[in-house]
Amino acid sequence: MAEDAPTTHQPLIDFVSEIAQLTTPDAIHWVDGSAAEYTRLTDELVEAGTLTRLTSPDFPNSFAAFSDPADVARVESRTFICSENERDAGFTNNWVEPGEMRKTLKGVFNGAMRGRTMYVIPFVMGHLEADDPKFGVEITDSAYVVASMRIMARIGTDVLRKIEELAETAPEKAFFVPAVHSVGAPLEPGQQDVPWPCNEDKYIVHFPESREIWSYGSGYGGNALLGKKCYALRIASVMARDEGWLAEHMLILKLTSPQNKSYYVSAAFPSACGKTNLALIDPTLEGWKAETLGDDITWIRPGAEGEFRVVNPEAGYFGVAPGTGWHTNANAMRAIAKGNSIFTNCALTDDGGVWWEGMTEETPSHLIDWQGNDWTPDSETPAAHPNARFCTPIDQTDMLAPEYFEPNGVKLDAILFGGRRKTTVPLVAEARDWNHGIFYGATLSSETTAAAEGAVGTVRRDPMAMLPFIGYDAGDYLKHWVEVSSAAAEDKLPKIFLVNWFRRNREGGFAWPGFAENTRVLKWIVERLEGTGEAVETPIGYTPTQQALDLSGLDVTDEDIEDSIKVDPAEWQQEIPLIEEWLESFGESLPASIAEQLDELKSRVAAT
Ligand code: GTP
Ligand code: SPV
Ligand code: MN
Repeated sequence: MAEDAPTTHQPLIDFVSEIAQLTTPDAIHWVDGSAAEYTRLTDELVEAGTLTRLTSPDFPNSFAAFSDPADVARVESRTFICSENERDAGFTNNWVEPGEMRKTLKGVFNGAMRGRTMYVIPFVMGHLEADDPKFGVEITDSAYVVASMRIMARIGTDVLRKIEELAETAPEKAFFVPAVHSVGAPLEPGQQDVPWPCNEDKYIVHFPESREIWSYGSGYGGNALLGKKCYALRIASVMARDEGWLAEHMLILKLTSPQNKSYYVSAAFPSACGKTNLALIDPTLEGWKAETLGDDITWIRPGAEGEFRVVNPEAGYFGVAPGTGWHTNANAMRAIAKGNSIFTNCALTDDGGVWWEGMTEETPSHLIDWQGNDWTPDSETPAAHPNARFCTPIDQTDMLAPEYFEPNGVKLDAILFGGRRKTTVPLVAEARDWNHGIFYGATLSSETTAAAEGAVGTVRRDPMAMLPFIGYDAGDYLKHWVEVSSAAAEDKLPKIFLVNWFRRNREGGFAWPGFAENTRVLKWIVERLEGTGEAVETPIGYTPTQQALDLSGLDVTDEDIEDSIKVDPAEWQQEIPLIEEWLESFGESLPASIAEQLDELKSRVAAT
């Protein structure tokens, strides 16, 4: 079958033959990435019942998919970093000895694609014309994955040609990450397929040294679209450590002030904590402009002039649907309204569209929920799954910054770390310096969400919002953050801030209005970059006073603002032992500078 390969690149031909021999598919299809191919695949998926074509004119050329109810989010408990030494996976990852894992994978992948077509997707994360393009080839037996990958990454023939060209001119740059995916549901002759094939048994496996990805049993999001979390974060974080850069779970936002000065800001928030919303913000303050470059993943590389440069390696959004609405995120809604989207686990409306909680202010009187049941506003379960997602091309965004297309990115001015905390963490604080900022990131905490399986709402530490995505030892990762700063000139290092949109007031409601009103926090951050914003020094960094925040036209009480911005020493007294316990879990690999930051925090809080 490999004779039909539309390439002469031997490593790729060998990879495809090896996987075909192992998984024994009925056919091999080399994905060219064309529109005609997309149409054919989505037609087939409609035929198979995996996709429902939306007939509402509000969702042109778009489809709904409904997953198996047991396959709705990333499965962190089945995600593995199989480094040669257990120590190199670190305490935040599941580790299995690579030889043993390879044996297991050989077993589960053996014949796994029987009765199905094997698709070969050449892809590049980042720009094809980047100085050092990062290639991958995903082999999958899911046409849904192919269609979604076409939205999320640059795929197909152009990528293949570039790999071949580099193989001739600069062979070290032609490397591609081999990424194998199977839903783990082989079909016997004559066996009827199900709309969403998957397997109870799941493996999301990374071999960091050989830069390989093997994913089995799930068809959902970050488990299956292997360019996203598996490559652009877990494997890329290892590449980044080895090559002197950073692969991060961050959005990229361009902000332009009324004085027409532009700044680029990246923000790391854990899954389902507001990246897509902030990336697509509509400023509420006169004269301020926001444009987006990305909503989930940022690669940060040292530039030629002592600056850090950022790019978004992705080409689409895989955004949380619930809570995305015309009144909270109109920019996302406008991008979605242009069509060409795949919605997973949203509800179907009677006029052939999709709906989810928070999309419109008015709730439709009848829906088909994500599990195929009739639904009315009286129903007890949500119509859309809390981790329902829209998958939409990023170039449909009206407010897309033209710099999104710059192969080597833009200069980074500020980094925000944020989480979902009901107490303790103030609306915004500025770090005293780079290492203090790393301490913010290292101790970042958030209440868990529906983006991963498991309980929702318990506080967990999530370093740099990367807990499920660091492809190596977490202490080494923090050390890399400390060391990478030497690649930048001191005056060009981004300033680092801590934010929390989710703090509660005395009545238990959100103290801060959030969403578009976060503009006011961004304005203060820009003023700090410009050296004009007023701040007070607190034990945890510089914070704005009420007067320093532009609250003009905002309908909030002084009490609520006070509740959101305060640094309460009593709350921090309670927080310190939790931080201490967290940092102890790093053991020997905790960088000394982080331990020093903890001591400083302790003495500053004690002195208040
Ligand atoms: P992933 O795609 O999983 O990485 O998530 P994300 O970080 O992009 O999260 P997203 O922007 O999709 O937001 C997730 C949830 O947070 C949605 O339900 C939003 O309604 C809610 N949210 C976002 N911003 C704010 C805010 O400023 N305040 C409040 N209260 N909620 C917010
Ligand atoms: C996240 O969970 O952070 C996501 C969704 O962005 S997924 O692609 O499933 O990882
Ligand atoms: Mn994410």
